[in-house]
Amino acid sequence: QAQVTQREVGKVKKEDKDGSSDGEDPFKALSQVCAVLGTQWGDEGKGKLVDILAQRYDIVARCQGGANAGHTIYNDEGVKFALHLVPSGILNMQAICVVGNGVVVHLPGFFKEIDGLEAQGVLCTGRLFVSDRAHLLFDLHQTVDGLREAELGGDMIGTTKRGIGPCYASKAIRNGLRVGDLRHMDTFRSKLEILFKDAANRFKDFEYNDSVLDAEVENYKKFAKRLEPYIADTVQYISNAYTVGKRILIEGGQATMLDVDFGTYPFVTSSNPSVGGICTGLGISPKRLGDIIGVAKAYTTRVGAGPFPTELHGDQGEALRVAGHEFGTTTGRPRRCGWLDIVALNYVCTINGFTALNLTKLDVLSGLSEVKIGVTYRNADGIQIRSFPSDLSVLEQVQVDYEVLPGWNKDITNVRSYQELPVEAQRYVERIEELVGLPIHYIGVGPGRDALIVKV
Ligand code: 2SA
Ligand code: GDP
Ligand code: MG
Repeated sequence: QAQVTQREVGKVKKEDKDGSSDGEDPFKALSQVCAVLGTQWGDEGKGKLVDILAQRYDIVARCQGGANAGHTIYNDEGVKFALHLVPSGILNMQAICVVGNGVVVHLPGFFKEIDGLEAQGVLCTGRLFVSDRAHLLFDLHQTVDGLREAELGGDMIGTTKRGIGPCYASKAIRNGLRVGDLRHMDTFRSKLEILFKDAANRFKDFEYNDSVLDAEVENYKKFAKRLEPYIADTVQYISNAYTVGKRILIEGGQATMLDVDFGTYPFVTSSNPSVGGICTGLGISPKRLGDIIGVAKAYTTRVGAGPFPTELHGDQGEALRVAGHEFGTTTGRPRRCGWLDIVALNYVCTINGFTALNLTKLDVLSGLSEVKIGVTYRNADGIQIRSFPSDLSVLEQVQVDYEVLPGWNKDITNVRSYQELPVEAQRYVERIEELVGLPIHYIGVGPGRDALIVKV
């Protein structure tokens, strides 16, 4: 059992990273390539773990999604950082950050984020690279996202309106523009015009004319110059780095329940936040993956529409939202809240093959007289459903059976070792481990870097 002080969890000494000291870094055993993935509907607190682990890794890479992701991180001084496109590893000055080919990149937002980070003293130039194969997300994709949602009316997905779906649609239909196209400004206008025409043909409210198109091309001429030092063949870069022994950390955006293949389709995002997205979104072979850490909130939240079997309506849901500050990092939207859902979690574990879990926000459950865990689903006829249903009409009607465990009253935000946790909290953690058949190696008890219990 590794016992670590606050400082040791938050920071790692150089010699620990090199492996040349007998320090007690509890993360030392993690593999050369390690991934951190969301296990629910996003906002589990992936950014915080990535930020902590980034101090033990040379490269931190994003493989999917775009500026729909939102990670809130507090550094050692308690300064808040909200990241969207830039990997959370950027706060560790020694780490190189990579935005992989599977990410969709909105350049105005990307530069705004870089400017904001640099204004907060976080230098990005020279340590942030974007794949030349990554697709460009234009303002027009955001407009189309809004128009599509408006058209759906009451059936809307509840997207972040960051243009994610329309950009991945351009990619799939094969008329998208990629970062590498910025090196060919002679053909840029004609390619962009096709996207404008597509949007105008599809939506009567989408209007553009030559001067709008020309203005966008001019913007992108400037962006092309500014982006040039950041552009890289990231497949080659990561592969070479791996070969010479560099350590690579992969930061997932969103989560498996929002995966376009495995999530609650169509109430999902348009990428693969599950393990396969690492291989397609970075060009890393599955043979090179080692530790795959699933991040699970001690309860469940979801932003946007779609089924949520363990959702708590009314006062209990509101109490969790307030206690957990459950509002979106990107859009500020209130998050729907409910109990932990083991049926969904087991399904997600099957897909991803996690090696361990990080249970976050356990502190938020303090003060409840009892805590519940959703353990089985029954259909409308009361018959137990063995696997996570793909059919939304079934999912929307499931009855959830709960296990009820005693709560704990003690504030655990200053607890730093597992033994110090109230026995009821330990019982909650251990029951989850039993139900999913995986060890919970890390337990979050507050938003800060230091507020982590390591249980290995
Ligand atoms: P989109 O914009 O096309 O990807 O939306 C499709 C669905 O995916 C959900 N989604 C998210 N859910 C939780 N967190 C996300 N990121 C932000 C954050 C959310 C925010 O980290 O806080 O600030 O609102 C995220 N991104 C996408 C979305 O709600 C739709 O259900
Ligand atoms: P991500 O998208 O998975 O990185 O998660 P977000 O950053 O969108 O949302 C998680 C929120 O919970 C952030 O505001 C974090 O600062 C906060 N957080 C992370 N871990 C913990 C924890 O263990 N306890 C508490 N109270 N807050 C946490
Ligand atoms: Mg988030």
